[in-house]
Amino acid sequence: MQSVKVVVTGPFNAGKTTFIKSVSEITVLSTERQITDTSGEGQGETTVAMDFGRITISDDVVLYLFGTPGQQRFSFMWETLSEGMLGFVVLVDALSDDSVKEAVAMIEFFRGMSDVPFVVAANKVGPDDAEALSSLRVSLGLAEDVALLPVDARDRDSVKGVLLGLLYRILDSMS
Ligand SMILES: Nc1nc2c(ncn2[C@@H]2O[C@H](COP(=O)(O)OP(=O)(O)O)[C@@H](O)[C@H]2O)c(=O)[nH]1
Ligand SMILES: [Mg+2]
Repeated sequence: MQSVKVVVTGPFNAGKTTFIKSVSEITVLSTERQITDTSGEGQGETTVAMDFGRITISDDVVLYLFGTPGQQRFSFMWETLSEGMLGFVVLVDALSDDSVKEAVAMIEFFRGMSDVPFVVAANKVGPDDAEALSSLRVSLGLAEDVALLPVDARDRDSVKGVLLGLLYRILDSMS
């Protein structure tokens, strides 16, 4: 049995919790904590959210999904959560310019941390909207060889498709 650690990251509100809940065969362990915010933003308290889920792909492969908090100022947690990951998904809300902008920085951060395969999943975009996808690719500054996959985070099969896309890349990189 091969356990594959996959990190699901992306800006706040991109759909990470929804994504993990849609496919997880265990009750998603969502950790929402009010913590003291020392960044000077907000009211002194902020919510940090992390999610944990699991999906069995076959008799041999189980994916463990680790959702990160979205906010940049929790990047120290991104590092911890990313330890031992074999790949990652960057989820982006394709309808939000802010989400796209933040995703650019997050892709850079995660790529810098680890050289593992990754895919970018465009949430809240029609699966056949090729035009939206190609303009999103430009906005994200993604090279042609980076997978940009449309996803509906609410739909189990759609999410599973993204995870399989990542898994194939992981297996490819190992062979
Ligand atoms: N239209 C649409 N809305 C979505 C989708 N996935 C998530 N949402 C909504 O986007 C919001 C943020 O989702 P959530 O999973 O909490 O995002 P997170 O902050 O990244 O964990 C919620 O209101 C969801 O209902 C999707 O695939 N399509
Ligand atoms: Mg969440």
